[in-house]
Amino acid sequence: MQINDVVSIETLSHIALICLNNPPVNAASQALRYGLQQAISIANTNDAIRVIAIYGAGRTFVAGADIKEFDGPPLEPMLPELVNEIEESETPVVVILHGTALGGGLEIALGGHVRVGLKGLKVGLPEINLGLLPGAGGTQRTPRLIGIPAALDMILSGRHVPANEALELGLIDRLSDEIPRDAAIGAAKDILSGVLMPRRTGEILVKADHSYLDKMKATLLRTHAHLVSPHKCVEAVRASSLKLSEGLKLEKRAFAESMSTPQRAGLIHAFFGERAARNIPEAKISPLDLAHIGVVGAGTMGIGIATTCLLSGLEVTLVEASQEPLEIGIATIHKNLEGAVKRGKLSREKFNSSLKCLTGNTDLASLNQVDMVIEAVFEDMDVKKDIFFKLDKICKTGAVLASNTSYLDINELADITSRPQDVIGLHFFSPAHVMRLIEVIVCEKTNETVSATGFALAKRLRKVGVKSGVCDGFIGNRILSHYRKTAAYLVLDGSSPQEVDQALEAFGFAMGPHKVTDLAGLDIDWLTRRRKAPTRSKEERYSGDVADRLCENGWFGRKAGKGYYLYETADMTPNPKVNEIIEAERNRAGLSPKTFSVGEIIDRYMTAMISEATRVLEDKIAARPLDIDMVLLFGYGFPRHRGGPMHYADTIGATKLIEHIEKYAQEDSYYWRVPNLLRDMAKDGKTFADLNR
Ligand code: T1G
Repeated sequence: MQINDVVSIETLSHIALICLNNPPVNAASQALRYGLQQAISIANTNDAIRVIAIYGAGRTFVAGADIKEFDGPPLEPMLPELVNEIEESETPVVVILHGTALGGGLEIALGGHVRVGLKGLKVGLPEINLGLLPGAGGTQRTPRLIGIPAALDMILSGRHVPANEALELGLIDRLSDEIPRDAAIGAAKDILSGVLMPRRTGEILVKADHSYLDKMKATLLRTHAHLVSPHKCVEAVRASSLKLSEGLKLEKRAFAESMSTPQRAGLIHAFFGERAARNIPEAKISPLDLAHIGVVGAGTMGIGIATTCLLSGLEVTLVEASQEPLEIGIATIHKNLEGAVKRGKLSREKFNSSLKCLTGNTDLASLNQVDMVIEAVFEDMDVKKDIFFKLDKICKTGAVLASNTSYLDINELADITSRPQDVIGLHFFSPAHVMRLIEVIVCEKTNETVSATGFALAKRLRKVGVKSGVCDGFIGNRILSHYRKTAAYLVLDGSSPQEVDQALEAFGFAMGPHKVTDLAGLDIDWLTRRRKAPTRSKEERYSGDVADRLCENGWFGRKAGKGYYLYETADMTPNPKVNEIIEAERNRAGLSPKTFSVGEIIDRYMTAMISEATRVLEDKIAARPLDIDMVLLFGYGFPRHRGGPMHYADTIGATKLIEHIEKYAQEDSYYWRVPNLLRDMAKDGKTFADLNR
C-alpha cells in the first residue's frame, strides 16, 4: 500500500515491509520522514504484525537528511524525533542497509533494533563535511555500539566505512548477499524465530572516556581552531555517557548551533556547487565514446593526465618526441600507480590491468585511432600549433583534439586545423592525478557534442569539470594573476611575505601566496610577467620588482632550496635576503613602509579576487558565480568552508565591496576598478547567489 509517493508498506503474515523509494539517493525528505512515521504507526497498531522491516529501493538506502531542506523552515516530523519513535517502537524493527547509508540514513538504522548490511554497503556520518554534526542521535547511539574512539573517528573523518568493517565494529549485525526486500524478509523471519535478537541501542551504556576526549579536544584546538563543528562533535560524543535523553538534548543544541554558522552555508554551497557545475546545457547532449586517449608530452602534466586516465580504466598512448623522456615518463606513471596501490586507492589487479592499457611511442602517427588527444607540451604557441597541425592530418575523423594549455588562445589552435569544431581545452591542474579540477574550455567553434565529451571525461575521471570561455588564463589563472599582485603591492608598501602568508592562512588558505609560489616555482610567474611585458599598460603598477630580483638570483623556491623561504632544513624559514631586496626596492621607488593589519591584508586580497572574478562573469568567461567558486575551491586551495570567492562576497555585499574598492582606488585607480556588474548588483539589491539561479 502506498503511504505517499516515496513510502509504501506491505504485510506478509506477521511481517510489515516498509519500502523507501525517493530517488536518486533516498534523501530523508519531509515526505519520506512523514511516510515512514505513518508506516511505523500503522504497523504498531496492527496486532498481527510482530516485526517491522525497513529497506530502500534504488541504488542506496537513505544517504542522509535532504540537504535541500536546510535553508527552509524545519518541517515535521523532524528526523531526531522519528528515530526516537523507531527505537521506542514496541514491535521490533530491522533496517536493511545497502549502497551508501550516510548521515541521517545510518541514524535511522541506529534507531532500529537490528541492522543488516548488503554486499557493497558503505556507512558513514559525513555531516562534518557540511559543517555539521550527526543531528539525529548519531553522536549518542554510535558510541553505544562501537565505543567512543571508533565513533569519534567516524564522526570527525566523515569517512565511508565498508560493510565488513561496519560488521566488525558492531554497527551492523549481519551481512547478506540478498537484494534488499529478500534480506528484509529473511531478517524479519530470523527475528521471529529468535535467531536475530533485537535490542534498543539507546539502552546500551557507554563508559565515559574523558582523557581520550580531552586529548581529541586539545588536538582539534590546534588543527581545526577555525572550524566550529569538529569541537561540537567531541562534546556531543562526550555526552553519550549520560542518559540518552540528556545526551540527545545536548546533541540537538550543538546541531542547531552548527546549522547557523556561515561555515555550514559555505560547505553546503560547495557540495551542491560541485554537482551544479556539471548541470550545464551540454549535459543533455550525449557525448562521444571515449576508450582510448592519446597524451602528447611526457612532462609533469602529461604524466599526471595519463595517470588519471589509466586510473579511470581508459587506454592511453603517451607520445614524447624522444625515447629517453618517454621512458622517464612511463617510469613515473608506474610510480604514481604504485603510490595509488600503497594508499589503498588501487588494487594490485587494477594496477596490473592499468599498466596493460598504457603504451608509449615517439611517433605522433601512433595516435591515428585514438578517440581523443590531450596535448600537454611546452607552453609555446608555435610548438602547440605544430602539434595540432600534424594531429589534424593523423587523427581519425571525429577525434577530439584537446589542449591542456593554461592560458594560450585555443581558438588559434582550432583555426590551424580542418576540424575547429573538434577542438577544446582541458586545463588540468598539477598534479593532474590528484587535483580534481578541469577547466573545460569551450572555444568559438567547439561543437556541443565535443563540449559534452569534455564534461563526460571529467566525470569519468571523477573530477569537477567547469565550463570556461577563452581568455588569457581562462577563469582561475586570470583571477589569480590579478589578486597575486595585491600580495606584491602589500609587501612593497610595508607588509612582509610572512605577514601576508599568515593573514591568508588565518583566513583559511592552507598556504599563503608566497609559500604557494615557492612551491610552484617563481620562474613560472617570471615567464608570465615577461610574456605580458610588451602588452602591459603603462598605467599598471609593476608587481614583479621583488620576485624578479629573487629569480635573477636563481631563487626559484622550494626546487632551488630557496625563494621567499629557505628550504635547507626540514622546516621552512624566511629567506633573510628577501628583506634586503624589499628594502632596496622600496628605496628605489621612494616608498615609506606602512603597517597593514591582518584584516586589511585579507580585505585587500579578497576584494581584488572578487573584483576580477566579477569581471570574468561580465565577460562571460564563466557562466555563473558558482563556476568561479568551484574553480577556486578545487584548483586554488580556497578554503572550502568559505564556499568560494563569490559565495564569500555575498557575506560582504555588493555595496560594501564597492566602498572598499573605491577606497583603495584612491591609491591606484588603474588596479582598483569597480566592475559594472557589481554596481548593477548593488543598485538592484542582487547577490551572486541570485545570479546562480
Ligand atoms: N540531500 C539532497 N540531495 C542529495 C543528497 C542529500 N543528502 N545527497 C546527494 N544528493 C543529490 C545530489 O545533489 C545529486 O543531485 C544527486 O543526489 C546524486 O548525487 C540529521 C543533518 C550519496 C555518496 O552528506 O555524499 O544527514 O546533481 O551526484 O556521486 O545527521 O551524493 O543529480 O541534481 O553526489 O553517486 C548527510 C551527501 C546529510 C551525503 C552519492 N549525508 N551525498 O554520490 O551521486 S546531513 C551526506 C553524497 C544529515 C543528519 C544530518 C553523495 C552520495 P543532482 P551525486 P554520487
